[in-house]
Amino acid sequence: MGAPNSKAQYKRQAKVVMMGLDFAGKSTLLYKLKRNQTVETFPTVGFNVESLETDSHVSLTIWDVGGQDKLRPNWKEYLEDTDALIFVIDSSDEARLENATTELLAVLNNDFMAGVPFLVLANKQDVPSALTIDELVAKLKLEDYNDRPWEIKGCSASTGEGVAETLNTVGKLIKQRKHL
Ligand code: G3D
Repeated sequence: MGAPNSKAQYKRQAKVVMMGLDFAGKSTLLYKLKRNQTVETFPTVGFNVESLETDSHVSLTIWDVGGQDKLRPNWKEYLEDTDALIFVIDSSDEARLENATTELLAVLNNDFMAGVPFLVLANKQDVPSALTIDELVAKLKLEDYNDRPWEIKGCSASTGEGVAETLNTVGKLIKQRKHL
């Protein structure tokens, strides 16, 4: 009873949505984030809700909504109250990058996503043919998104490189938005 302590007051649950084309590595990332170890993956059906903690007083709930072709018809309703989007890219899949670019634009143009910051996770950077971050910035037309904070980070869900930093980057993006 009594007044909540200040730490508890500041602690709020941020809603983060993780999206990306099939095979981008979302399930692997999610498990890596949660357990810091690689586990066998399985096709995502619908979505999972996972809660993860960051060290910046932001709790992140990750909604792995899988490939959009597999989603329920009303998936857009789940975007309401989103604080940040993590968009996962298979950096080695140049053939589907245009498709990914279109999907990213469609998600960010949703009314619920106005001004919502996003992090592009350029996954599979361990693959020798992976596109570089600079190439991905150009192909995904990220410079066009000047209406919200955004970041792009390379990572490998397989080796774990760059994965641990992900949640803090998202936490920083959410804070940047508040100061706009
Ligand atoms: P999804 O949940 O986005 O559909 P998954 O994607 O997590 O199921 O991953 C799709 C495939 O890519 C899996 O291969 C997975 O092991 C692999 N993968 C995920 N991340 C990386 C990465 O960083 N580097 C490499 N080289 N492969 C990755 P399998 O063969 O297990 O289906």
